[in-house]
Amino acid sequence: MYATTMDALVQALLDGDQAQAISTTKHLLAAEVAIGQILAEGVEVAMAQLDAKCTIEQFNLLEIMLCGRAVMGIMKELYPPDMPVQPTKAAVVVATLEGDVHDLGKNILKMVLTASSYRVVDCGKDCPVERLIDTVERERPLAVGISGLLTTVMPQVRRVRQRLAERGLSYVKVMAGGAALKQATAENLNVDLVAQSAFDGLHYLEQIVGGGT
Ligand code: B12
Repeated sequence: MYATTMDALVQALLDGDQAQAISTTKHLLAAEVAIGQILAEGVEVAMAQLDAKCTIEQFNLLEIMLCGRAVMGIMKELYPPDMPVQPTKAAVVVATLEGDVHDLGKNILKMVLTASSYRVVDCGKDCPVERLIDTVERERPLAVGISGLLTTVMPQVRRVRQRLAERGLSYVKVMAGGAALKQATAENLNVDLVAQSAFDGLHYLEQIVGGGT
């Protein structure tokens, strides 16, 4: 039953059928399937299958946007906006860098961290490195989380740590994630962590603050 329901969620997301995706998510939650599992086996699997529709040669914008809307719909079920959480832990600044408008992964990361009591400052998508660094200087976070879906943003990611050092912000940890960045190594990107999922990022932060998960 679990596998069939997860398949149904993937299909509803691919169809861009928000109502169906939400009702399937409710079933999974009622069956006590973990949120991390719904993200990894539902959302990420559906998005990976969308790949073929998002290339330079073939690009069905409406279909992809409907799918994105369905994803954000189920995220509201997983993390209700009125959920009573206090930002009692450190700040984390998140961004998608200049030239990259993919923001579903960043938004999911933001929800996962917010639900775990981090204060998340969102620089949005298409964010120049300098604006990110200015925000870090102002907010003094524990870490920066960069989400990158286009390989073309890699050179910008590699500059972040050096720009932080130049402003005396070397203590800030740099995490990277998203389809393009998770194919690289931390060394290659000059970051502290390359995360495979939003929960990877959360576990890394929890280790630093000593909270455990
Ligand atoms: C949806 C989508 C779009 C949507 C984006 C909608 C939106 N608001 O985000 C739209 C239609 C706008 C789009 C546009 C384009 N896209 Co597109 N898109 C995708 C697609 C199908 C899914 C991406 C997605 O949302 N995944 C779901 C999320 C939840 O996954 P995720 O980002 O990996 O995030 C998870 C984890 O990685 C993690 N995470 C993410 N970030 C971070 C950061 C940190 C710090 C941590 C800890 C964790 C973390 O948390 C999430 C949950 O666990 C991918 C295919 C793919 N396999 O990714 C192509 C893809 C990314 N797109 C691609 C391309 C080429 C484009 C376009 C250039 C197409 C065009 N012809 O114009 C444009 C680029 C526009 C631009 N300038 O950015 C390519 C990129 C190729 C490359 N390597 O550079 C891909 C890989 C498709 C492909 N196979 O060619 N796209």
